[in-house]
Amino acid sequence: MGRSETHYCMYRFVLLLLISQVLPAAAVPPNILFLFSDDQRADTIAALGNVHVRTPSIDKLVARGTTFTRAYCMGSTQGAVCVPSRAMLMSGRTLWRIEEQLGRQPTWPEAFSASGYSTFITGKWHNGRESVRRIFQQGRAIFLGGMTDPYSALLQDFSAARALENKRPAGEHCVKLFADSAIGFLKAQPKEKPFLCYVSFNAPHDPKVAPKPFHEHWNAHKPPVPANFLPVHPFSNGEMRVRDEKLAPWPRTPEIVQQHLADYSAAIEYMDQQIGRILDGLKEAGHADNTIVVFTSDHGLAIGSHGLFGKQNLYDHSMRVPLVMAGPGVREGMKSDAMCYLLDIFPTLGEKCGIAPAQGSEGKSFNAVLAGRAEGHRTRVLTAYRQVQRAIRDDRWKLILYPKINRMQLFDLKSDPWEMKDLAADPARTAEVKRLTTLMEEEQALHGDRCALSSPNPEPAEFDYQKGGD
Ligand SMILES: [Ca+2]
Repeated sequence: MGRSETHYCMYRFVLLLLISQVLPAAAVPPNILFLFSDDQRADTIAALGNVHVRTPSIDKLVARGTTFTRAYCMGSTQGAVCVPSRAMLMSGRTLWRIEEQLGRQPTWPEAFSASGYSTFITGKWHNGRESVRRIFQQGRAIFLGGMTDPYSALLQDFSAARALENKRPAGEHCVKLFADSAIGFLKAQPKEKPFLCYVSFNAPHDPKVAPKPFHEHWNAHKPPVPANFLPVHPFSNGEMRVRDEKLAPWPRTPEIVQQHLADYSAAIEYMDQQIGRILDGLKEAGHADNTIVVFTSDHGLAIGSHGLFGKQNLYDHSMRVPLVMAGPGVREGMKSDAMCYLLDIFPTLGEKCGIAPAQGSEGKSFNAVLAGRAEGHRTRVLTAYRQVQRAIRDDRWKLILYPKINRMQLFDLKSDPWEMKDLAADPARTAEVKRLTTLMEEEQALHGDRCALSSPNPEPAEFDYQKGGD
């Protein structure tokens, strides 16, 4: 090697060294760990003030992230509220524009996939047998939904394209299996390629089961009935005999409500423990610093509130959801009362990760709230249940209409968060009713909801629980 060549080599070496020091490797966008529970009320997190549940893992997320206290499911066009709720989450579309089975509808996980993310699902799906394979690259232990035992319904392994052994290890619960699957995925991911890991628990949905010690604890410490407990709903809301309402007899008694709440707390606590395992796994795999963790649920549940048991109503206990986000670019230890929908979550994550939106996605990113650049998000929230209930809320007021029986309820959520004092008949509130009805009509027009808000031939409003029927 001649002298000039040696010089040239040294020059090149020094130059490359300088470049490597000055220009960092292209930053890998953040990973997403999406923890999704099933039928979990927003008021079931210990860190948010519920002393009748223990959620140390979610509490830690609350401490290191931003918690939304006014996040909502938009509602449902059918009794299985899970189905449209999840379709809205996945597609970012509003209730009247989703395809429930997601057969051809573009979704956000596919958008992440197209931007170079590895995508993975474990747990409950509920939006069609075929679509899950299109939407996620990998999956393990997938429960397609319905009320069948997940172990007998379906467990598949995408990569092996075969059904897993249809056998439950003694004493093991699905939530643990889902956590194991998630941990296995997280530990196999390289640092150079971002991932979206979607973990969808089938808890605390009924039958609200957990290992024995959890039930023993809560059976010995039964939660009290909620402040808005009633033995019977005061009128027929159009869906009084749906499956969830049959989980307990009428009139509801404090004893049976307390038993359901004890089982609910046990199921939540066990799921929280599994969430703790997943978060430990994320840390052990070295991904914790570059992962945005989301915890939320598909909708809430009544369990004795207003004399109801299910999610087929528009009270806050049934449509409001817990929502906590933590990780890079998310303010720590913040509680936000910005109003949002579940369908806003993926647009937010998409903005954070630089993902081109799924085609047809209508959700609005609330990234500015997460980053501390804005306080509010939506100014009104429309919720709907089949053609029998419509509700709208703004910062303070909530109006619920029951179009089949021409009945309405008006609540001042500021002074009455439990929705116990109906002000609809108060002449002093006529203007509020009128204003909110107009807001509701505007939102209906915006979202393509053609439900009439009153009926020329109203059905009887009385609910006679002693009378049979479905
Ligand atoms: Ca559900």
